Amino acid sequence: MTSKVISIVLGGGQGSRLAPLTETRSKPAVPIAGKYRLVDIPISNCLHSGIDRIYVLTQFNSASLNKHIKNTYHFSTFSTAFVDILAAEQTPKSSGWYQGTADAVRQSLHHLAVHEFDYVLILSGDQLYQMNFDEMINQHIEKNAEISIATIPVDADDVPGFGILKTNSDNLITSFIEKPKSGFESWASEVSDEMKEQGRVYLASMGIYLFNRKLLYDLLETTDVTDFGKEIIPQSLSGHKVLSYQYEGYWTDIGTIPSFFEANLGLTDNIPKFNLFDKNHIFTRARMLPPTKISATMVEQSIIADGCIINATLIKHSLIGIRTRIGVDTTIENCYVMGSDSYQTLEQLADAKEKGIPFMGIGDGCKIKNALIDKNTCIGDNVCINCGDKLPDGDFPTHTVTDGIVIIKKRAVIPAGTVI
Ligand code: ADQ
Ligand code: ADP
Repeated sequence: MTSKVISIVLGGGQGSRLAPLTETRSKPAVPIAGKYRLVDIPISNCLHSGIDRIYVLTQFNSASLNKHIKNTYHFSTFSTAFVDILAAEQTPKSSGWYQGTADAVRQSLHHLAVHEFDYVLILSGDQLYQMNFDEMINQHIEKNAEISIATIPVDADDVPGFGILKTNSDNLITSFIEKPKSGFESWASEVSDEMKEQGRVYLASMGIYLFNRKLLYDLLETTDVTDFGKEIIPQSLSGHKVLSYQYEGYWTDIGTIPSFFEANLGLTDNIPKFNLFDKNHIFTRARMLPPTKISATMVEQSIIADGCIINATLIKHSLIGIRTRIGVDTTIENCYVMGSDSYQTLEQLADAKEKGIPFMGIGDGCKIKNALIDKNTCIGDNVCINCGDKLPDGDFPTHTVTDGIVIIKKRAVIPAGTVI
């Protein structure tokens, strides 16, 4: 059945909640888990489910997002498979930016029209999960649904962040409210005992929608609504068969800095909730990187990606991304270091040393805690980051502090001896 499905990945609006990671790149290009990019997650879930016609919608395009998609997702010339990026574009009918999720899909409908398909699977680009969409699609078809929404039980604290719904015993969604702030106690649903024990009794939309082709075109072409959660979904309940497909596996929103940071560091758990080692692994660009070289470093509960050169004293509860260099006598705790896009040559290193410019990577004698270090940063010797009391939130030229997490901006140069 998946051969009748085309998937649309909502790659991101402005991405302001992930700033400063999205200051110079589009959200789908944000690096995760040391070697992948955000967009690899929904694409991998689709490909493992047999859905191989995928559009990624993004507010803006970037050279390396294009390069990443082009170099990663290769298909046989004889197949109809593709992964294409659609960036917001000016057309005679629209002036530019996508006005919201539904508007983004509306503006891409003319690209879809040339394909044969019966269903459109709409996915968010900022969620960490491994889900086979086969079951959801089968339920949709067997029960003659017009729209299916993947749902997950959440607890009361999480309710204000999601679309919350109620169903009848046939999984038909009878009511839906987008991000209720209060008064939602009567919205509790029947869930499994395991979910009840965790207090997860409210059914939340996962922002994963399966639409019948004709209905999607009708809804988008005959209205000018701009959002799925606020408008399309609640307005479709009367008059259309909208079903819930309940999921109870691991799924988390990684659209904010704290959730993004926590989900990345969660990968270092003994048995992580998101399993990078699963047979349904994440696809990404195959880079021909050398194996990582480590010297005299105590490594505890950490993940170290390919191509690193590490001489640190301690790396604890951290995720170290591709091509990271770390000097001697340095300790790194609770950090996600994204790595670098290239290596400096021996000549460049000698030149930087002579001029007193820090090398790309992390220097000697540094102490770094609770930090997210973006790509291509140059952190000098004896730099201390977040080693004292919890820092107040703020935005500075080289870094931002969000919820006590220090984010060193892409390509920032932090001079030797700096204390943040
Ligand atoms: P949110 O995630 O808050 O809630 P939204 O901000 O609309 O909804 O984003 C949905 C997805 O679309 C995200 O991946 C986002 O990056 C992307 N997106 C947003 N604007 C976009 C645009 N203009 N162009 C392209 N992509 C864009 C939604 C639902 C809730 C549900 C949660 C689950 O509205 O009902 O509970 O998802 O996370
Ligand atoms: P990364 O290298 O982490 O993958 P991107 O692919 O998003 O980052 O960006 C690569 C380069 O393209 C960056 O140097 C950035 O300055 C530039 N860039 C990204 N998005 C835009 C944009 N919307 N407009 C202009 N330049 C951009």
